[in-house]
Amino acid sequence: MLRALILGITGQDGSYLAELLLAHGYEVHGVVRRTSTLDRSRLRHLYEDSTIYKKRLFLHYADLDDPTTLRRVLTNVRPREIYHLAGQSHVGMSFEIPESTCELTAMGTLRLLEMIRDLPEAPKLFHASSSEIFGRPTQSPQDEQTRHAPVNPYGCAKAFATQMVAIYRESIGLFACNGIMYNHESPRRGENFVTRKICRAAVAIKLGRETELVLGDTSAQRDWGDARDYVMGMWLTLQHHTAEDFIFATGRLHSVQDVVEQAFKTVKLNWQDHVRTDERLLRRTEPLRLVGNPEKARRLLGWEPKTSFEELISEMTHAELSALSAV
Ligand code: G4F
Repeated sequence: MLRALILGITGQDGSYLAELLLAHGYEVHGVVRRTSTLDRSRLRHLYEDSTIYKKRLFLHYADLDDPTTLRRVLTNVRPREIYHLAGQSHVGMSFEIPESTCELTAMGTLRLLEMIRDLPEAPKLFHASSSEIFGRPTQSPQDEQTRHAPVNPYGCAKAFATQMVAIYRESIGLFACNGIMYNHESPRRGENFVTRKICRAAVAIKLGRETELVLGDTSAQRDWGDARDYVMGMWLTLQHHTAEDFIFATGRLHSVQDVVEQAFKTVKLNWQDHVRTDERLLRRTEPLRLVGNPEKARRLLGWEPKTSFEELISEMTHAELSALSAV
């Protein structure tokens, strides 16, 4: 039986990855944090399916900052593959809570590597790294060799974790890989990320529930892809015969303004009537020219981003329309 453990299973990527692994016949184990709000909405359809939950999908309470419990889960589950997607993932927030961001994202990854190293049969590890490790790169597009130059606490923590994964692969011999993920979105994206915030607001304004959308820097550019394509990349990374790092990106830049125009066009509204900017939402430093070259993933894994930017933002907006119209 193929058995995988997902850290961060309740998030956007974790939920899509759980679906993908279940479809490939895996027994899937997920690590969940014990919190006062039990937000597992992205997993509800799996959770409520009695043929899946506690038969092929199992959830365990543990956390990266609770090594004893996590070690116990690893020992009991004995996964063949571990997908490490956990941690505080909001870049803006990392300026407010830099210590806990580094504790979970940087030190948490190192702790996980140490635990894996001690297991009698070390599982394969996929670590979800981020384009934020490149910060303001001099090279565009970036590839797996581009120098790390983070410009925020989140990127710095990810750079540490990424380098540690490479060190444990090269010096200890673990099958440990980084997927350097550029922005990836879907209807399951958290509401505080800009694409979801924009799509949701466009729909709320269309339905007459809100009147305006307030944003930070609308000229900021990102390489935005579809989370479902990126989750496929995670799985393909661990199926490759050698442990390697890969860039997952579309290779195309769009601005926040492009997201605004596409979302408002989808609901047939004039964005100029509703969108304003507020400098309190600007970040202390913005990364620049973060656009990835996915050539290595294309060549070695046969990976392709399948969804266009326009399709993705339209789909997200239509999903909001269905969700908000129902309440
Ligand atoms: O959607 P964002 O918050 O994503 P960001 O900062 O690029 O980070 C995401 O992608 C990274 C790369 O894959 C991940 F590592 C990270 O975990 C996360 O998933 O912001 C995108 C851009 C930024 O330039 C931000 O300044 O949108 C700009 N922006 C403008 N107004 C805004 C807003 N971002 C947010 N969240 N909210 C705004 O009102």
